[in-house]
Amino acid sequence: MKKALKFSLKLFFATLLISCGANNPFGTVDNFDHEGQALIDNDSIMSFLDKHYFDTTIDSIKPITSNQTPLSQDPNLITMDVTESEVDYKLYVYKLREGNPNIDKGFPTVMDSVLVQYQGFSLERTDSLAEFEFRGSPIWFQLNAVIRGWSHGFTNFKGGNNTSGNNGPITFADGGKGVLIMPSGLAYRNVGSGSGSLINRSLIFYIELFDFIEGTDHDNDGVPSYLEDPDGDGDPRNDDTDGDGIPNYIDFDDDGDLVPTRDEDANGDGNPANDFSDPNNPTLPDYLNPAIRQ
Ligand SMILES: [Ca+2]
Ligand SMILES: [Ca+2]
Ligand SMILES: [Ca+2]
Ligand SMILES: [Ca+2]
Repeated sequence: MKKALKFSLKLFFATLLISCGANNPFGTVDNFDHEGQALIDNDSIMSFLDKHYFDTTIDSIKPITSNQTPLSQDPNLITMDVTESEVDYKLYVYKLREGNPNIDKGFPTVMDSVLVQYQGFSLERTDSLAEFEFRGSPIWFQLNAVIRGWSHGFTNFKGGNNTSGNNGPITFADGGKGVLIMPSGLAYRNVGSGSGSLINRSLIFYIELFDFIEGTDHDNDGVPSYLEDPDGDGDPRNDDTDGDGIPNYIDFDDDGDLVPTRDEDANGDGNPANDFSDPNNPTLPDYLNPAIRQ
């Protein structure tokens, strides 16, 4: 029974994280005051960072009781500036361990798939958070299709060393480990999770990154998803060169000239991004240029 409950919880939380993928830049506009909420959230997060510290003996955030160093002054805490739907947010990332320094892959991009373990809490209810508490088996997520605090937060960590035996469970050592502290605007916003909870809630996730897929190419056209970002704003979800409603990173024919991107590779090196055949437009790659069909 307990196992069944755990399993359903796991599915529930997985759905939570994925469901927010619908929260994309092409989504409908609402009248909610996102800027105002961002200010409210950042105030409460900063207050939280002043009143809590990271207890390294139990790898957990705890209220300050004596002279511990507050998170706000802890050098392991970094602040990321993240803009989503034209609102500026601050995402706080506590780096307990960056990851295995010998891993060649480096850091995942906001478009990669990651193998993670996590535990989520609501900032306002750190003392009685059982309802959101979950620590399950490592699970794969696509960073482009989860809450944005995850998408950006995981880019600060590296994976671990695969220590799996031949027939044993999949295990990793020394993967990235830390905490993501995010305003509601980078979590479930004013929409909430599937069950309607977590509306306007700032969230804390204890995370561990085991592995990720490097240079994820969702449409398999030879251009990694994170590079399918012609407007250069760091978000490939809002780029649709041919205006057909399908963003480039999942569009087989990005410029809509009926030649698949994969085939617009004049020099045949497998990379359509380095072919520039149009003398009138020498900086625009062929696969984004409907005037060139090759
Ligand atoms: Ca691609
Ligand atoms: Ca973009
Ligand atoms: Ca398109
Ligand atoms: Ca094309």
